[in-house]
Amino acid sequence: MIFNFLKTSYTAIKKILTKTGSLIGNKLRALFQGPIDEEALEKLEQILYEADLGVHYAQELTNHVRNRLKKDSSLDSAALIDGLRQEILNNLLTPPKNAIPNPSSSAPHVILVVGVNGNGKTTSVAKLARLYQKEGKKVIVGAADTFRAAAIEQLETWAGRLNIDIVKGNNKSDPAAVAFDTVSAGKARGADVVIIDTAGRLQTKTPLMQELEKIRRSCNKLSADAPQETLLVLDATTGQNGIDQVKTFHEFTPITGLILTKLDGSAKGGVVLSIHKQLGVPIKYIGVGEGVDDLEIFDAPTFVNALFE
Ligand SMILES: Nc1nc2c(ncn2[C@@H]2O[C@H](COP(=O)(O)OP(=O)(O)OP(=O)(O)O)[C@@H](O)[C@H]2O)c(=O)[nH]1
Ligand SMILES: [Mg+2]
Repeated sequence: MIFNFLKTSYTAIKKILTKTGSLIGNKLRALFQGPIDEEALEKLEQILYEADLGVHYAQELTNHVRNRLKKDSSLDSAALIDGLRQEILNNLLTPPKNAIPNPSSSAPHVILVVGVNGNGKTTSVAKLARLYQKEGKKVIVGAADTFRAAAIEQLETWAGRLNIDIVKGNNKSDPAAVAFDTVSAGKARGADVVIIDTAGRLQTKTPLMQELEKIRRSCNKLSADAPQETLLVLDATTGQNGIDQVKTFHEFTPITGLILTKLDGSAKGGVVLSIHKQLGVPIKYIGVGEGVDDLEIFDAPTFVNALFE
C-alpha cells in the first residue's frame, strides 16, 4: 500500500519536474563527463542557480563539491553527483521528513490554512480534504474567509464535489466565530479532521495579522491542542517575497508547515530546496496543478531522487 503510494508520488513528481524543465541529473552527468576543473565547478554553480536553488545555496553546494575534490581528486562523476544528491537530501531532512499527521482519536485534528491573497489557500483546503478523505477520514471544512461572498461559495463548491460538510458564516461575519463553529461542529459530528480556510492577507497589514491570532485562539477554546497545524500556503513563483511572507506570518502565529503551490508553473523544482534552506520551516505539501488531486505530500528522498533524474 505504502509502496504503491510512493511509486505514484514519484511518477507524479518526476512528471511535474520534467514539465518545468527542473531535472538536473542529465545536466550534471554531461558536465562531469569532461575534466572536473575550476571551469566545470563554475558551470556547476550556474546549473544549480538556474535550477532555482538561489545564489547562496548554489555557491554552498559548489563549495561542497570543490572541497570533496580537494580531499580526493580521484572522485569520479558518479561519486560527485551522488555526494551532491546526498548533501541536498541531508539538508532537507533536517527537520525530519513529515508524513501526513495522524489525527488523534479523541479530538478532531484542526488545520488552519493561512497565507497572502491568491496563493492557493482555498484550493489547497479542498486538496487536503481530499487527501484525508482518501485515507478514510471524516473531514469538515470551515469557510472562515468571510471577507468575500465568492470565497465562501468557492469552498462550498469544493465541499459539494467532495461530498463533505462545510461550516460557514455570513458574508463579513467574524472569521474567528466561524473557526469556533467549525471546530465545534467537528467535535459534535465526530470528524477526524477540521480544515479551516482563511482570507488572504498581506503580511504587512498588522490588524489582519492580529485577526489571525484571534482565529487561532478561538480554535483553541474548544480543544487545548487546536489548531494542531497551521499551514502557510506559499506560491512557489513568488521568490524572495515568499521568504519574507513566511517570516512575518511566523511572528504573528506559529507556522507548523508550508504548502508550496504552483510548482507546475514558472518556478523550477529547485525552489523547494532554496526555501527549505532559508527558512527551516518544514515543507509538508506541494501543489502541482489546479485539480483536487494535484497535491503531493512532500517526501524529501522522492523529490530529490526525481530531481536528479
Ligand atoms: N497551476 C496551479 N494553480 C493553482 C495551484 N493551487 C492553486 N492554484 C490556482 O490559483 C488560483 C487561486 O487559488 P485560490 O485557492 O482561490 O487561492 P486563495 O489563496 O484561496 O485566494 P484568496 O482567497 O483570494 O486569497 C486559482 O485559479 C487556483 O486554481 C497549483 O498548485 N497549481
Ligand atoms: Mg481563498
